[in-house]
Amino acid sequence: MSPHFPALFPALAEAQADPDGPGAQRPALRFGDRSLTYGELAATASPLAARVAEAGRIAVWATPTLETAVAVVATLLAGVPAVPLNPKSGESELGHIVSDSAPTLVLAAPGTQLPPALAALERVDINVPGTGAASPATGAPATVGPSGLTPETPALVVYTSGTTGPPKGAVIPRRAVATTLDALADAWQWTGDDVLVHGLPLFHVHGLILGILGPLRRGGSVRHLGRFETAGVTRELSEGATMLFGVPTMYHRIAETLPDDPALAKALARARLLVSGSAALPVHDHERIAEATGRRVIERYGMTETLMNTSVRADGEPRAGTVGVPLPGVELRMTEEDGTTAVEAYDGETVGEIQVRGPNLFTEYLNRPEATAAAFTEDGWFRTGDMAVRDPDGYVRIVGRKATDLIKSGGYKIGAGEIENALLEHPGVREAAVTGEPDADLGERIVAWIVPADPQSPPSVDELADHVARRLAPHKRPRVVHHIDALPRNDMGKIMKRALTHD
Ligand code: MCA
Ligand code: AMP
Repeated sequence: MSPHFPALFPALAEAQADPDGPGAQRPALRFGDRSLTYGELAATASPLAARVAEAGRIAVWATPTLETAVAVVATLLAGVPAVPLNPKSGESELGHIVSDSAPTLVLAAPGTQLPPALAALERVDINVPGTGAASPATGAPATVGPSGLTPETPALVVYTSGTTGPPKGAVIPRRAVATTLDALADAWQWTGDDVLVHGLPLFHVHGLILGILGPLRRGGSVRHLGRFETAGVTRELSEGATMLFGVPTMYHRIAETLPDDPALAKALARARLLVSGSAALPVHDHERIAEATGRRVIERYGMTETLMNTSVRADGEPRAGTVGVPLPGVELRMTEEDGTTAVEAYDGETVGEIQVRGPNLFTEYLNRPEATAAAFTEDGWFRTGDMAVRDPDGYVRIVGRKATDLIKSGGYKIGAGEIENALLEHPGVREAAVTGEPDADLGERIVAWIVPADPQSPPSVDELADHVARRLAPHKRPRVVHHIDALPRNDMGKIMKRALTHD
């Protein structure tokens, strides 16, 4: 472990050291018509970093805004771990995350009304000056790279769903952030000249670490769309953006729009790199985009706990249906059912579970030593739970998941158990089981199987969707509800989800 761990953001350190230099004038962040250069970002984030430097953990109200990007940069400059919160989280989910991560303060944009679950926390406003001239750092000392930081210092705690129970907080150290971003730079030839466009949420690894911290580590810039829309993609790629990040649902919507939108096709054709991740991009969408634009989307594969593991390389063959090869520094193996016997075959057929090792991995699940221990093999490999085959040249194809109780919808990982628990709290629900079923837009959609308390007046799909959205989050709401007389159970009383089918 190097004691001289380099600053996470060299371009920011340079802008701070030389506020009048050319580096400080370079664009860093743009959200709509608001933007910050590196000099402005350093001047804005440094006083905030100084203000929060003594905090324990810092909750960040992670709206898709400039404020969130500034706040997370400030926490990283201060060396205090940030806990990004989904601003659409419901009371139960938010309550869990706040009590589990125990932040000492919350950072939010001025004027934002925070929910009662955050009322007990000290609130600090994220003050970002209006666009335009750089505002001088007000009396704050330089805080880029404070002493006492090590590569293992936690950078972020990101909550991620498991099969049962509430989400777990993955503790992501600075070492993992730096190494994953540098490995992607190698794979994608990603430089400070790149301009990224995306409309991903900022409370997950994809949108926040790859989509905001990635460009900043390279000294390049990001233009965030606020919310994903194909018109925004067209505009930014036509006006100098070079890369697009998205989840498969976004590329699906692009593929659907392309036949009637020649400007979108032209804009995508100009991009240097179109990257999809968080779930599998169906080959049909790959093909439709390639046909309309002449460009191939490349996929990379990661997890909240591991950050990025594999990618199709910019200088490699973009093969639809694969997630490419292990990134530099990442050890990847596949194992048989027992979880330890290695699958050696590179035949495109033999299925094994992907296990990974390397500096890109998280440290632990916060407050969950048993869950952390269970996630690793005895010899230190992280069990991803993803099932895959390998082509003869090492390209990885993900073919499924070990756990059937994990659903990927719109690129969000959602545990069936947490939705079942929320549904059971509804007075109209006696029993509940949740499954995922294929959905062209979302990849998978959440389906609830309900035994109503009163069969004469079962709760409607809207009512149950609202109930789950209010307690957990809107993206966890069931899209389909089936009312049934009883859940199919085996002799042990266990619900047999495979028997849940409808005509
Ligand atoms: C609808 N809405 C509701 C309700 N119904 N709100 C409250 N109660 C209800 N009952 C609202 C939604 O909040 C949303 O609001 C709007 O209606 C539309 O909702 P919906 O149709 O569900 O979603 P969408 O807007 O069409 O979203 C599709 C999406 C989204 C944009 C693709 O799923 C998305 O952003 N996915 C990204 C997920 C992601 O980043 N995953 C990364 C994690 P409003 O319009 O205001 O929003 S994975 C990861 O990080 C790993 C490391 C990796 O590999 O990347
Ligand atoms: P999350 O826990 O939200 O970080 O999601 C991680 C999971 O997303 C992985 O375990 C995979 O199942 C899935 N995933 C991420 N990227 C891809 C991809 N390119 N193709 C298929 N699945 C993916």
